[in-house]
Amino acid sequence: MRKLQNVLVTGGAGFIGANFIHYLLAQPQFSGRVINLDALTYAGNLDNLVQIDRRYGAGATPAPANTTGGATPNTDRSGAAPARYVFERADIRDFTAVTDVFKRYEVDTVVHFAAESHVDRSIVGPRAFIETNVNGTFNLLEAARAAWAHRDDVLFHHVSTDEVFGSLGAEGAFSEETPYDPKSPYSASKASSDHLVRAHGHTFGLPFTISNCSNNYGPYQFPEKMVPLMILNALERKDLPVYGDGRNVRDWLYVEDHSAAIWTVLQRGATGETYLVGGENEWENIRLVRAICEKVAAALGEPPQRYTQLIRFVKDRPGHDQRYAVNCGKIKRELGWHQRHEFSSGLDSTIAWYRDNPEWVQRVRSGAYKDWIEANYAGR
Ligand code: NAD
Ligand code: TDX
Repeated sequence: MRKLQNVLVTGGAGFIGANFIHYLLAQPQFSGRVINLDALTYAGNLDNLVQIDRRYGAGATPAPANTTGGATPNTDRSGAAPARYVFERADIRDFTAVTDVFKRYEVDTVVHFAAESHVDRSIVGPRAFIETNVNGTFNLLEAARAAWAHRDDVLFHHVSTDEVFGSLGAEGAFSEETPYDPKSPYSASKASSDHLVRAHGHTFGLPFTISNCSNNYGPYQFPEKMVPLMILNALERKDLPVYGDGRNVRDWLYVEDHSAAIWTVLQRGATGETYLVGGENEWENIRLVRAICEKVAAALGEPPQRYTQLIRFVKDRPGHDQRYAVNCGKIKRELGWHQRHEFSSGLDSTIAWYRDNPEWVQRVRSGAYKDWIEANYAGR
């Protein structure tokens, strides 16, 4: 079992990164510190971490052992607890800034989420994907290599996607042995970053693990992605834009189950190994959108037709991958991870979260996001 002390989480202000920080700091076995490094792009939002900052940040009152699950931070002479959560605004492409963070916090573990993550944006403007996902990851690897020379009690965990394996037909599922075949600028950039991580492991001996996960859903997801977009549009009685014929298939996993998988790999994953993570929960897009309509209707006590009538089939995404499915037998067998959240209740709680957090929605929709969505989705 690895002992993690100073965990650098990149992209911790984004959807999965923020959920992961909530999850990690709630684990009784984790007594270390989280350093959240994020550039705060349109997708990064510190609102996602307000409670974490209050409870574990520099100004936090030390909590009694029983409310932190036994993980009471050491106190200094003044009696103030050192923060177990710190935020550093920095860009992973900035070598000096990243190196400084490694040194100042004596980082021993990296959990690398920071990325441009939306396939549609990678079609409209692919350059940022190469700059952050490829160059940024390379830069972070170089900073880790410099900071960790001669250390083997460290770990670089790279968070990646099942999209690196391309697109499936009606049958089969991706596994750790599936050859890479990325199809979009997003998936090509993530595939490149996976290769760079392995190359640093192979050539320079950098201790690493990689996880490739399928589609996540849950709280704090930016409402450009399908699930929150459909929930919010339904709640606001706006059109529900389904790409193409709606027959594309995705595998869905509740974000907390993804956090648990990463936590499992951090503790017990074999160095140099890759683990595929998924929900074993495939849905055609149109079926999922109908299910969301039914759930929103039930939550509001209205007939489902009031929402299904908002569905519009719109122009397809160029190069739209047909189907993803993941065989996650390896992480189950070797590390004992399994999904805990059932899809129906996970969707219910996600819908409830978006209903309960209108200020969050209003704030993420302002500024850059609003401009982009208006420029690119006009008429949809
Ligand atoms: P997100 O877009 O919600 O968050 C990305 C975060 O990275 C943001 O906080 C953003 O500010 C930050 N960031 C972007 N560029 C940066 C830079 N140059 N320097 C520092 N920070 C930067 O993404 P997400 O959905 O939370 O995905 C997180 C990771 O998980 C990504 O690597 C993604 O490829 C991977 N992943 C996502 C899914 C999914 O369904 N969302 C599934 C599998 C894997
Ligand atoms: O408005 C929409 N209408 C629609 O039909 C949107 C936004 C999407 N779709 C379709 C496209 C996909 O088939 O729904 C499916 C899901 O789309 P996204 O939410 O954009 O996710 P996807 O493209 O599958 O990629 C996601 O999962 C893998 C994440 O964005 C990636 O970061 C992750 O790697």
